[in-house]
Amino acid sequence: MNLRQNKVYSPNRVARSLGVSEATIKRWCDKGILSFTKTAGGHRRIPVHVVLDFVRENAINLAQPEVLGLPPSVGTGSRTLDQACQLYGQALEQGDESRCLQLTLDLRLAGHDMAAIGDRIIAPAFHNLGQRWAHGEAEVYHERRGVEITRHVLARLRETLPPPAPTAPAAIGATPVGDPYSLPGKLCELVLLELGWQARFLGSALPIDSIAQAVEDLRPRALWLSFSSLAESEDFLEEYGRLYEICRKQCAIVVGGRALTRSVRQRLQYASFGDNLHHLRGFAQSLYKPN
Ligand code: B12
Repeated sequence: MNLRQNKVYSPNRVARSLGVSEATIKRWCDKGILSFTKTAGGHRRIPVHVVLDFVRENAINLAQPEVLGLPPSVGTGSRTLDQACQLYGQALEQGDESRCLQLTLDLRLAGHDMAAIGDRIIAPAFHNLGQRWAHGEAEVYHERRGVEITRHVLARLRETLPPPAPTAPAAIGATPVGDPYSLPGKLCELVLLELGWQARFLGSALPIDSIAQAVEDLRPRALWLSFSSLAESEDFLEEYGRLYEICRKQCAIVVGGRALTRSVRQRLQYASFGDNLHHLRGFAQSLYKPN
């Protein structure tokens, strides 16, 4: 599965973003301090994740983040999870996508992993939004817009992760028919990509038979299923049973999500269950550790 291309920048752009000279960047490239690729014409190109890792490891600030297409204030904001959670919720309700991106990038630069961003920022911000909607304090459009904004933010965060090695194991994920929720599944994808997996969220509301077909076609080592909304019918349990039989021979099923109550879980078979993304992270690390 060739999943994505990481954004790459010329030494000149990286130099401007860091506030140093182009010659310095070229020297850091040649000394192996910054890894890079070369164009067909022999020019150095530096992936954005390499620049961000450099900033994080050296605890420096980006002089001009906008040169790398990042919000101008990246690196100047809150780097603690609790503060950022509140601020993310506010930005979400104000429809301020750039601020949402800045807050999550700041946390990445402070060394927080994707699971922490999902569990401690995005999930609580949406729980709060859901509560406010239920009490008539937020409009439906706030919620819809919040999902759109967060989808964009997650897509941008994805660009900051190094591409998986071609030999890395594949993982696929989905939500079953009747479950239109997309953020939990996308977050699982990012958690696994960050751990070096070739992870791909197939999408929401997929028929179980089609998920089974994807397992046969794509031969993943792991399948994650996110359940936010579930009608616990005999048909579903039967189809799931068939999926489990296919997976049992070749890949581990990991399940989670707000709809996966104890009573549903007792009737499903799986390799692992997680309440949150940290649990997924732990399970994935037990299956595969990149060198
Ligand atoms: C956005 C949203 C929607 C959107 C989703 C759009 C989209 N493309 O995703 C849409 C518009 C579809 C929607 C529809 C509805 N919604 Co809604 N929705 C929400 C909202 C605000 C956010 C959901 C979300 O994405 N959260 C962010 C994720 C990241 O958090 P999370 O789900 O908790 O996931 C965490 C864990 O569960 C776990 N996890 C999740 N998946 C997995 C997988 C694995 C493998 C592992 C290990 C862990 C794991 O890790 C995550 C991070 O910590 C919630 C409020 C809330 N409390 O979350 C209401 C909420 C879930 N919805 C609610 C309702 C009532 C509805 C509707 C019935 C509204 C209506 N009248 O039409 C419909 C039902 C649709 C359906 N078929 O089920 C209620 C449910 C109440 C209940 N008792 O069940 C809530 C709680 C709002 C509320 N406070 O009342 N909704």
